[in-house]
Amino acid sequence: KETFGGIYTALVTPMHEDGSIDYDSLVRLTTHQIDQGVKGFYVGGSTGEGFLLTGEERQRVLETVVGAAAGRAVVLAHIGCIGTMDSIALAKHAERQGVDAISAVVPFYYKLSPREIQGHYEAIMASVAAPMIVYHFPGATGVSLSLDFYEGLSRNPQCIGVKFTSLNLFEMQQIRARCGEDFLIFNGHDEVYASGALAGADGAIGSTFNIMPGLFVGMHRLLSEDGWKSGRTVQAMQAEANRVIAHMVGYDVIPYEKYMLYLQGIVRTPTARQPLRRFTPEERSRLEAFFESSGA
Ligand code: HMN
Repeated sequence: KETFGGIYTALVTPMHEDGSIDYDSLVRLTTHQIDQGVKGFYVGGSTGEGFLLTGEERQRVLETVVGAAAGRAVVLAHIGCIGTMDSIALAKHAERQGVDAISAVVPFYYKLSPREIQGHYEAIMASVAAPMIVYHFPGATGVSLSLDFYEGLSRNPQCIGVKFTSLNLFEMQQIRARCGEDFLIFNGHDEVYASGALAGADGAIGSTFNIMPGLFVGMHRLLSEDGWKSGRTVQAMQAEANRVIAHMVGYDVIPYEKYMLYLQGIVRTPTARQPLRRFTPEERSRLEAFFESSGA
């Protein structure tokens, strides 16, 4: 828990105008986040456009982040693919980079039984020594893992936790109750970060930390330093973050965050890879106005 608790930015993958990866901006983003006090990074996940990158690009992105972090941050590598063999290849590469843990989304697309899904995770874990963090995101995958599934998987000591991207905080609390105090839970929906902490999360992995790391690092510090004595302050900080998130959900998450990072001068272009879209000139000026008025 000491090693892993905290705020992890699910890094975006900066791109040039033509959609190729801008590794210099990725280095700049990584070091900027470390300066803001984040505990570490979640690399190659949804926010990182992991499923829109080639396997080779996923590996280079990870190498770049590991290099830029230079031991100053915990690195969690998302290696999940819909196929076990591909996931294993990325897991082995990630382990060679010395990552602190690997993480894999539930295989989606094919309808699989819980036994097949369990087999997928067990095979990945058997192929490396790195700890595994299961990525639960039913809203995107359409696969809802049961509490029994988690309880079963948590018996394997290599499976150290879950990245829980769901607004169902009762379920989160039940994972805590069933899998025990040592099982790590990372809150995945930034808009309920504080509520997730109350439900038992040890930290959070989030996309909006790209654009407002300080607020979340601050909330985590307050909660770990004095328990809930700063509850009111944390509530106000969450409300401040949610003002931005509420604005963001009117657009598309990844292009929005890239646009804000562009306005902050951290990435060179706001480009996301197709089929993700570009904003129209009119949308751009609305985003700029919001940025000017709030420094988002
Ligand atoms: C990742 O895999 O990149 C993420 O950590 C995803 C993360 O859980 C985000 N989920 C989605 O983008 C769907 C959240 O940070 C989310 O963007 C935020 O809570 C706003 O809904």
